[in-house]
Amino acid sequence: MASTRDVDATYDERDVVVSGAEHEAAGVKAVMVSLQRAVEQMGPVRTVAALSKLNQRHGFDCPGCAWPEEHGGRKLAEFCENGAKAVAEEATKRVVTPEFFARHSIAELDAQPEYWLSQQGRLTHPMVLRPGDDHYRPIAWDDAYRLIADELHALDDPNQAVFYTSGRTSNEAAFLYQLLVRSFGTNNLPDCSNMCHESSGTALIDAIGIGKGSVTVDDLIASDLILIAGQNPGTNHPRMLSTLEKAKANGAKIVAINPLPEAGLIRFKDPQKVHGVVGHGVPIADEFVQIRIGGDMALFAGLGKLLFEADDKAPGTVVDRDFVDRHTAGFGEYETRTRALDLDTVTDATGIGRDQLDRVAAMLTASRRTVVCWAMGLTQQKHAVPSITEISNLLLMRGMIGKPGAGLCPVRGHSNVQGDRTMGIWEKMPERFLAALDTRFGISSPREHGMDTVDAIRAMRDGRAAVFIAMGGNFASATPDTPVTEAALRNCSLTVQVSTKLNRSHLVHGRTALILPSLGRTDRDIQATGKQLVSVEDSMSMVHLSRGSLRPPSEHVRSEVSIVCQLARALFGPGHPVPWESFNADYDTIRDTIADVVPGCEDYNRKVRGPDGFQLPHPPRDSREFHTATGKANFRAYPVEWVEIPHGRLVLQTLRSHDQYNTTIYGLDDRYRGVKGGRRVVFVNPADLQRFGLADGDRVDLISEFTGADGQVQERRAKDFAVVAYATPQGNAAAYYPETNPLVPLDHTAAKSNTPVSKAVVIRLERA
Ligand SMILES: Nc1nc2c(c(=O)[nH]1)N[C@H]1C(S)=C(S)[C@@H](COP(=O)(O)OP(=O)(O)OC[C@H]3O[C@@H](n4cnc5c(=O)[nH]c(N)nc54)[C@H](O)[C@@H]3O)O[C@H]1N2
Ligand SMILES: Nc1nc2c(c(=O)[nH]1)N[C@H]1C(S)=C(S)[C@@H](COP(=O)(O)OP(=O)(O)OC[C@H]3O[C@@H](n4cnc5c(=O)[nH]c(N)nc54)[C@H](O)[C@@H]3O)O[C@H]1N2
Ligand SMILES: [Mo]
Repeated sequence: MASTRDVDATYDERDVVVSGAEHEAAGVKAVMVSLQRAVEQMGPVRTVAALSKLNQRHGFDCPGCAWPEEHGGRKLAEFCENGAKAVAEEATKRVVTPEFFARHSIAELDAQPEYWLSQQGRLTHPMVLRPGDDHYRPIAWDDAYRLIADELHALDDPNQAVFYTSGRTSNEAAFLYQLLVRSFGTNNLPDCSNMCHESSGTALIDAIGIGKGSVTVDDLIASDLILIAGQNPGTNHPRMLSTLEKAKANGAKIVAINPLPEAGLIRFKDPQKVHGVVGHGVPIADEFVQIRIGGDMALFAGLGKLLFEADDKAPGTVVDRDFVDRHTAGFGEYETRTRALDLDTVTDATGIGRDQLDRVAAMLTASRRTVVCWAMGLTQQKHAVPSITEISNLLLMRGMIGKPGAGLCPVRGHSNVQGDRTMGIWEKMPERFLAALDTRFGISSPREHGMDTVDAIRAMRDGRAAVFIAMGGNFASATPDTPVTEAALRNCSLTVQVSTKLNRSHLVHGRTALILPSLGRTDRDIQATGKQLVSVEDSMSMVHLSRGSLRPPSEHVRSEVSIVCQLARALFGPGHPVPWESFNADYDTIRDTIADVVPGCEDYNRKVRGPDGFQLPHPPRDSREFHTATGKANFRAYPVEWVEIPHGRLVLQTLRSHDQYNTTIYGLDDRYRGVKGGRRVVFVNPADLQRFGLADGDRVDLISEFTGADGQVQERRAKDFAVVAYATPQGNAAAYYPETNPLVPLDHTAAKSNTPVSKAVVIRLERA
């Protein structure tokens, strides 16, 4: 459906101002900006109450990102601008009440851009939209649960229901949610991870037998070389910068691999000699590898070849033969493929010169303790799984897994996305988890795999699924191919959003729709037995408690745990084998059952109350054990792939600005990239602009081109973007998500992980 949102109602995108990009992240300005936002949203008293509890031992886990705390919690002085903004957005005093919905029709709200929706505040009451209505109206909680139960019971098959999860949900709520869904009879549990680090999990399970990173913060600090590929920590994981600063102080070298000279990683002066600046002015990146979009697999394979050559010159000094012989399988095939690689292919695929390749290879050869970090620049590619496997190959050949100061570091996004998976939010949980769940509760979990995010959209589009329930998130905006997803949601008989704040998914709805307002991480949670705590897992498998302390936006808002338990009661009636009432009353009882079901969580209630919580087991990290099919860590010799740029076209990556949290837009500035007052911008190399006869500031439409399975070229259009001349490689472009999601084809997904290819969309520019 064409949308009026392209033409903006509340601010004029033509006011966008572009100045020079900033080259340093954090600093005094970050503190000023975040305090200003915090006071605007929360007022001074709540600001102090909130920020003094952020990531402290007796406070709440930051809803910003999944980067771990260093032992003992964060010092107050270590300020994270985007963590403070995430808190301000959640703890805002602004509210969206029944009167708000009475004032604004659905059509009126849907004409507003995401930024406006994001800024209206916290939802206060459960609301319903019945067939034919044009306004949401209040509904009693019990009536809402009954309505959902009736719709679910009316389905012919439990697999016609889809249960989405975003990554902020606590371990307790996630565990109960999957228990409800499996008790109901389906594994349809798509989650945001399907669009995020699924490729990392898929690659790592095959390579090392577990889909999680193998390092701790202490390993990073103790490393002597850190490669950071496809990640923008200055904006998305700001607390990682202080870890990097400590590693540097200990003598570590840092290599940034990115098409863009991101602030916080790099100071961009002379492209061959660059230094990032952080906080007090410590240069971060020793080497900035300005790679072409999609070139990482070729880069890591090429570095592998150079390491073999270095080992030939000084046998036994580069390849860790002992580790390879003892702990790995498939080395021979990897060696043969890698040695046969033509380095000219690598330079063509990456855009990186031979001298720089040699320099990075020399750094790898000299390193005794290497860590490789990565995020969305690698995972959201067609060949994401082989690219990440190539990182694992490189570290395995050097014996860099399962020893202090070295290893694999996929940097997660949402603050509890990793915990949600540990708790069973996955459409294909392994048999041993399902069996333990069944034994513990006396239920029969289905064994047939469920739908992931992309499959769920297809099923709703084609009428194979009719009820959509979301535990958080903003499915309509976060998913690819916006018009297709919107039509899919509108095709449902019921859509239910458990949410903290107003978003697009409330306005793109099924025949009947519900908004169920939930508590967030910062809110106090009081149940029948008193104040409750929840727990979360960070990017490095540390599990710890989070205690909300602020007054919730209204007395009608419920915790996610409570919503799941009450829905279960309505759905299953009395006599269900799961003790939903006692779970709702006392979250310790939930943790006691998690201890019985989830591997590594034995004695959960006691361990999680330790000063820094506890660390989940990770066999490769802990004891160089690899629970793969071969019983060893696997080298894989995939054919090397990269992204070709068709003639006259650009390859577009869709990424985050410094002023958003995924689809929640905080503001219209991207300070670090020098953009002010607008988001419909596209960053293009000046030489490409010249080639296309365009100038900085010109307005263009972006048209994506994708060849479908039938061989036909499909076109998708996003209208009216301002062109910004920017230091991206020639042939590459960048623009913000979610404005560009209409350009991402639903069927363009990563091989094996089915993750939408959000970082490599072929586009052409047309004057608007
Ligand atoms: N403030 C804030 N914090 C967040 C979020 C947020 O929106 N706002 N989102 C959270 C979530 S859910 C996630 S997953 C993380 C995301 O964290 P990031 O992965 O850092 O997020 P993106 O903005 O998608 O940035 C991807 C980076 O990859 C680079 N890149 C793109 N293509 C390639 C490529 O082919 N190769 C290489 N080497 N690099 C490439 C881009 O230039 C960019 O620097 O952040 C989390 N934290
Ligand atoms: N083109 C493109 N698309 C992408 C990406 C990209 O880089 N490019 N990135 C992908 C990635 S990495 C991710 S993780 C997904 C994100 O996808 P989602 O997780 O679905 O999206 P968010 O924008 O994080 O969800 C925001 C909404 O969550 C709700 N919320 C916030 N906190 C809570 C809470 O504590 N409880 C509940 N119940 N609700 C809460 C609020 O109502 C808010 O409006 O998007 C993906 N989509
Ligand atoms: Mo993410």
